[in-house]
Amino acid sequence: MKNICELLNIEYPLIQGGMALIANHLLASAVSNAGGLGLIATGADTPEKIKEEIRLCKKLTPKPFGVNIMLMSPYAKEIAQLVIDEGVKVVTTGAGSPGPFLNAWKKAGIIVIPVVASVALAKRMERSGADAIIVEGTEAGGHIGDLTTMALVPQVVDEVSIPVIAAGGIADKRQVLAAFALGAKGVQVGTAFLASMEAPIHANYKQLILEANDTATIVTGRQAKAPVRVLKNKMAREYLRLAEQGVALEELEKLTLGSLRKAVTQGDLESGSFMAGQVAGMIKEIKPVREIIKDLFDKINDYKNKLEIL
Ligand code: TUI
Repeated sequence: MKNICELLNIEYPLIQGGMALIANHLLASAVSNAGGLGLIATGADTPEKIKEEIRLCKKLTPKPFGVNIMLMSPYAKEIAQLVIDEGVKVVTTGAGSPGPFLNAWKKAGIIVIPVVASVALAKRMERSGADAIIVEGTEAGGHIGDLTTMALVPQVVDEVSIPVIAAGGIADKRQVLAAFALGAKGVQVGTAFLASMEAPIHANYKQLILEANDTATIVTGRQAKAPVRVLKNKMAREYLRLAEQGVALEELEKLTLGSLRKAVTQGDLESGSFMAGQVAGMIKEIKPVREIIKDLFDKINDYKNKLEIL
């Protein structure tokens, strides 16, 4: 089996999370220039905007980068074609099954790495020709499945022969080691990059990550069948209170509509959706992307023999 670095032509087996409205050309190029795989996230952005992001990213890095296509986007189909036309090397997908697009991407020579939250979808993606699979646990920020990284990663590893990349709950070296112990061949990191100098988000968002503790996140959106992990704030508490009372979905959606943008661009502490993973509680300083990646992998091979178990 090809390792992830060879497959993607990168130096560290690390993919940056495809964070909607956050992972733009600035963050993606910083991660790629530092030796990981940077991603531009489509979120629900228009194809025109994504085309511009891809072109800007090409100007900022000679290294490979990818595009994360959020499949609930109304533009998913158009963007699926755009990545082919723009010669994007790697595509990851989230929040759905990329089934209908996989053949066209493979024909265009694109490396396809779907994000899954279950064994069933992982197996289906392998059968459809995926090159690798990102297995995301419920510790992750944003839209999530039910299973933890600890429980899900080894179950997928046992059922597929393509490389597995672990996501959700990975922000330091111990968690990288744990992911590899579970059989993963790479990691995807999102939340840790929110606290990077290069992350193009409002200073309030970064500050909330630094202030977060272990119990700082909760899950909204369960009633709408789109669970989303966010930092607790007025909006999130209000959402859960109304959901508990059985308020109609349309009312609940009024709270979440546009709330990620409010968090990212305005730093709106009351009404914003500050998506973040459970590892937010571990992140204590803003660092350059290059340093975050170095800290995750520096001397990691030395640790392999330091686990005194018996
Ligand atoms: O996609 C993500 N994380 C995201 S997407 C996003 S934008 C958004 N905002 C509000 C509501 C919904 C989306 C914010 N964060 N992570 C990858 C991921 N994919 N996690 C879980 C899944 C997933 C879940 C169910 C993938 C496939 C799936 O089932 C599809 C099927 O057809 O079986």
